[in-house]
Amino acid sequence: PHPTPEAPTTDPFALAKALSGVHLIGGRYVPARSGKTFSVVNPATGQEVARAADGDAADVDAAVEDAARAQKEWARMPARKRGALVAQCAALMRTHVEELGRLIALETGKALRTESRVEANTVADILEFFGGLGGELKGETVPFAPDVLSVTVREPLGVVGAIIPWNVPMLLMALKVAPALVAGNTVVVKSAEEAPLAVLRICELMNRVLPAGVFNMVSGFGPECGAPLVAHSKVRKVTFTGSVETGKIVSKAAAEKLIPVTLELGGKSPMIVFADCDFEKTLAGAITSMRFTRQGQSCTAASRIYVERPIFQRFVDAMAEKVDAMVMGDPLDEKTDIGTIISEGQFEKVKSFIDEGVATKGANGRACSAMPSDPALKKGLFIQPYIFTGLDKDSRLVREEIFGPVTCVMPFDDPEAVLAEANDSEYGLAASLWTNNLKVGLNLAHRLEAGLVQINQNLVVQANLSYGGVKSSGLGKEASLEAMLEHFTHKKTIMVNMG
Ligand code: TXE
Repeated sequence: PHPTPEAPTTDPFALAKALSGVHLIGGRYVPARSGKTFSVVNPATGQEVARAADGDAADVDAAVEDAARAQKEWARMPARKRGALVAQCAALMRTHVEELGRLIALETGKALRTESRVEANTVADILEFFGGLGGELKGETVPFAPDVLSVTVREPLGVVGAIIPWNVPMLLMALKVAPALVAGNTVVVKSAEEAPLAVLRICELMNRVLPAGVFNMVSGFGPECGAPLVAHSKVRKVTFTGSVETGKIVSKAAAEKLIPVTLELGGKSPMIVFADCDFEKTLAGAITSMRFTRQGQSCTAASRIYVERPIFQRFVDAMAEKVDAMVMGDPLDEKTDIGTIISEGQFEKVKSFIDEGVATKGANGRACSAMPSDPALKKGLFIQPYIFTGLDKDSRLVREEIFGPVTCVMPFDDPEAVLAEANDSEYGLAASLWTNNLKVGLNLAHRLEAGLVQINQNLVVQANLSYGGVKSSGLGKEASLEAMLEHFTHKKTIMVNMG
C-alpha cells in the first residue's frame, strides 16, 4: 500500500510527493533496503519536489530475482495474450496523458505544451504498436535434407536490464520495455537519477495490468544502482540509452558476462540546407530539428547546420528571429515554448560551451528568446538559446555534443565538401537534407554516415521504424518489429528427423 492516487490527477506536486521513497519490485512499492533517499528537484525553481529511493546492489538483486521468477510464467503465456496486456497498458496511458505530461514537466523542466504532453502520448503509441506484435514472433522453416524438418523459433532472452536517461525518459523507457515484454522477457528498469518519478508512475499503472514481477523499477545512481544491474548474473540482456562514456562502461561489463547489449548514445547531427530548398519549411525544420523546445537536450538535435552560401545570412537572421519569438518560462504554463535545462551539472556544461563560443575570435553568438521575468523562476535553470556563426570546423562547439540550446551554422559552397564535413564526426545518429533537387538529396542521403537520414522533413521516433546510430552513436536498433526480434529474442533451431 502506498498513497498514490487511483484515478488520474492533474496535481503534479501532490503526485510527486506520493511517489516518494520507493522502488517498484514484484508488483509492490518498497523502500530502498538501505532506507536511503535522494532529492528530486524542480529545475524551474530549484525546489525539492520529492525524494526518490536510493537503490543499490541489494535492491537490484531483489528486483532481478522477482523478475526471474515471473519470467517463467510470462514466457509461457501465449504471445498474443502478452501483446494484448501491453495494449491494455497503452489504453491506460491514454487516460493518464495529462497527468504524466504534467509530472514529467515538473521533474525535467520540459514545457508541457511543446514537449511533455507530446511525450506522454507517444508512450501510449509505442505500447499500442508493440502490443499488436505478439503474433509476429515467428520463426522459419529451413531446407536441409528430404527427411529432416528444420525450423527456427523465437525465444525470449530472460530478464532484461534497461537503463534510461532523463531527456525523454518515458518515451525511451517505452521503446525498451514494450518490445521486451511482448517478446516474453521480464524487465528491471533503472531510472535516471534526475527524473525518476513519471517513469515510476508508468510502472505502477502497467503493474495494474501485468502480473507481478514482470515489470520492475529501481531508482538510484549509475555506479551504485546501474552497474549492479548490468553485472547481475540473471540479467541476460542490457539495453541502455545515455552518454558515449557510460555506454562504453556498460558495454564492457556486458562483455564480461557475454550478454548482448543495445546502446543508444549521443549525436552531433548535421542538417544540410541547399539554396533551392523551400525556405520557410526548412526554417521551421531547423527550429524543430534543433529541439529548442527541449532546450536542445536531444540526441538527434540539429546542432550543426550547413547552409549553402547564397541563402546563408538570410537563413541565420530568419532563424534567430523565429527563436527570439519563442517564450521561455514556467514549464507548466501553456504559453511556454521553452523550459529549463535538467540539472546544475548540465547547466554548467552548456554554459561552458557558450562561454567558449562567445570568447572565440571571429565567432558570433546570438542569444535569442528573453529570460523569464517571473521572480518565482529566478533560480530556474534557464539558458537563452544561442545561434553561433563564424566557428572553425575544429571548434569544440562544432565537434562535441553540447546537449543544450546551442547550434552552429556554417556556410558551404560545394556538396562534396559539405558531405565530407558532415561525415567528419565520431557520431552518426541522424542527419537531414533540405533541397528540391531529389537527385542531389538522394545521392547525399546514401553517403551520409548516420542511422537516420531525412530529406525535407524531421520526424523522429516512430514505433514502427527502426532507430539507432552508427559509429559512436550506438549499437543495435530500437523501435520496429525487427528490433524486437533481433534484440529481445534469440533464434532457436529445432531439427526433426522424419525418416
Ligand atoms: O549520462 P549517463 P548523463 C549525453 C549528453 C549529456 C551526457 C551526460 O551529452 O550531456 O550524456 O549525461 C546511468 N553503469 N546524453 O550524465 O551517465 C545513469 O544513472 C550503469 C545523451 O545523464 O550516460 C543514467 O540512468 N549505468 C543521451 C544513465 O546511465 C550508469 C541521453 C545515463 O547517464 C552508469 C542522456 C554505470 N557505471 C545523456 N553510470 C541520449 N543518447 O539521448 C551512469 N549510469
